[in-house]
Amino acid sequence: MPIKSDFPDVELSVTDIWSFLFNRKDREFPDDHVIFQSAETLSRQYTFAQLRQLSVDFAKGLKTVYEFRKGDVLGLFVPNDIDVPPVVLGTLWAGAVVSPANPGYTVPELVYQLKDSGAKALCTHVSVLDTACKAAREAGIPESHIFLLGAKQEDGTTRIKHWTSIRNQDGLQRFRLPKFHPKTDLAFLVYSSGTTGRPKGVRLTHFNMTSNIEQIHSAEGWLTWNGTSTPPNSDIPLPAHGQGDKILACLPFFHIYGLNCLVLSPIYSGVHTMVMARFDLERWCSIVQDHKITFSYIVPPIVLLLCKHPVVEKYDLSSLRMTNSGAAPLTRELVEGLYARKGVKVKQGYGLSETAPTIFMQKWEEWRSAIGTTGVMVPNLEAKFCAVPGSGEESDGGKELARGEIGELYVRGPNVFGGYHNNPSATAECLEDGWFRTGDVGFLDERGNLTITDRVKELIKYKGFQVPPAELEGYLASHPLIDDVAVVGVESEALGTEAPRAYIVRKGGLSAVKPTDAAEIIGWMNAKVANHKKLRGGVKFVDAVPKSVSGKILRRVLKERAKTEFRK
Ligand code: 4UU
Repeated sequence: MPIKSDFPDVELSVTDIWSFLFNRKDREFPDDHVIFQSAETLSRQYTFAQLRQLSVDFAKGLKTVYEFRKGDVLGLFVPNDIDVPPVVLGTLWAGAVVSPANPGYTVPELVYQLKDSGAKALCTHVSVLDTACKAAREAGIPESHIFLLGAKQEDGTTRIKHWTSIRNQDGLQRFRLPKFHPKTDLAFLVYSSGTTGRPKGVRLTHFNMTSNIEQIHSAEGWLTWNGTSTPPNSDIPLPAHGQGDKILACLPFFHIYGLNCLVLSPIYSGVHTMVMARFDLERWCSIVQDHKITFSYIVPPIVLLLCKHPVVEKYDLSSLRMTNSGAAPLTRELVEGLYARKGVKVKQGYGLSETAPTIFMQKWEEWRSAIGTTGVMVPNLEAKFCAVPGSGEESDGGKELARGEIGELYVRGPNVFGGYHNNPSATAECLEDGWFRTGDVGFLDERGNLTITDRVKELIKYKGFQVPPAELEGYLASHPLIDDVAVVGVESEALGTEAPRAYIVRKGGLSAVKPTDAAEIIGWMNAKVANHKKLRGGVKFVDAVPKSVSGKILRRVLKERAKTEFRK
């Protein structure tokens, strides 16, 4: 029997994201309330009314200048910036789809996403303009269809347009918000490798995203724009009356965690959000202290730094009411360690790109009593746990288990994506009758809190970023010294994260391995990929890659082997 969330079902809105955020009848905060502020240049900020106006003007520009039609795709290749929300919301107003990419991508990585998503135009930033232009050219996007966001360059060194000039065109009045079918119209194409293979476009509809915002907010109801909400019965105080919460946004907006929690949700809740271009530990601490930040979404390696790094000692972090960690496993030792050192509380959230994203979250008041778990199911969600194929009797694979038993988690609900873009076979592998196979293994305790014990999919997570092994294997297989290769994630305690390691069969066999080979291969590989995909787990030479009779790499065997090897 599928397990239902303990929260009562929420009545979900069926509307497009723009209307959901900007035409809300029950909105409490005023038009002139500041939502986004740059943590670098404090004078750069947007109120709710500015966001609404800028997004509509930009949408009309997209339609006139680039002839954007319903379903067209805009590639977004930028570091975090307060201009991201109006550009994203404007694209949605135009009926178009946003496909955000990691600004650390190399040219081939970006080309792949631009081509696969079918992006018609590319929004980028001066700091990554060179990569953006090269990739756009290869993907067939003309230079006229590249534009910039971010603080304007006064020296005019680039001939590429700024997004604000796109909204200032003539003849922009004749457009209206298109008619949406929220359950089928796409809003985002984010890239995820899913359970196997290379990154794929995750088709997220308007309804997927608005549902997840409502699922989270109805269950959580804790962040407040002005300090007046009623708190649940607990020891976590509200901010002072009249002073709302302040979020420090340090996670990337291109990833589903940031996209939902830091770009869309603040517009929904009205919570003042300070935006960092990228995470930097000391800057993060000083901004928390100086601006009395009350909440931040973080990832386990940040918790590790906050626990261990000497620089943290210098700062007062006591304004933080709570933090939320997700995207990778977090140990209870780190949660206790951070509380003991700085009095900072951490709760967990758990989700996936394919679920828009949050499916489990720890209740604020249970940050300690449910420590080490990822919390309870969000409303309107069903879950089931199934036997992991190969873990017991062969025939047991996929069999539904009793509540409390350890198995692979499947979920069904309004936030579950519609499938991978142009990839029906990958979709069929993980979606059936609305049930989505997460590739994560765990169990529920009596209170409904989920403990994740393992990951059965290929995916490696370096500091919460996805590293698809198949992509690295694809490159490595083309190296002249390599006959066969498998890449798996190995735990690095020092880094507080998994990192990719390659097991390599060298041409000529083990006896042909030269002392310089490993460094040669690592250097060659690392030059081709974004920073988070580098072979930080090192390489090992083997006489054969373990494979099943059907030729599938036995990653389990290599992961077990890695545990006994020297840790890098
Ligand atoms: C153990 O990482 C994400 C989404 C993260 C997120 C974090 C906090 C969402 C809501 C929130 O509140 O998405 P992807 O697609 O990049 O990666 C998904 C995978 C999962 O399948 C799981 O293996 O990332 C891993 N993961 C976690 N693992 C995500 N959150 C957790 C977690 N503990 N808390």
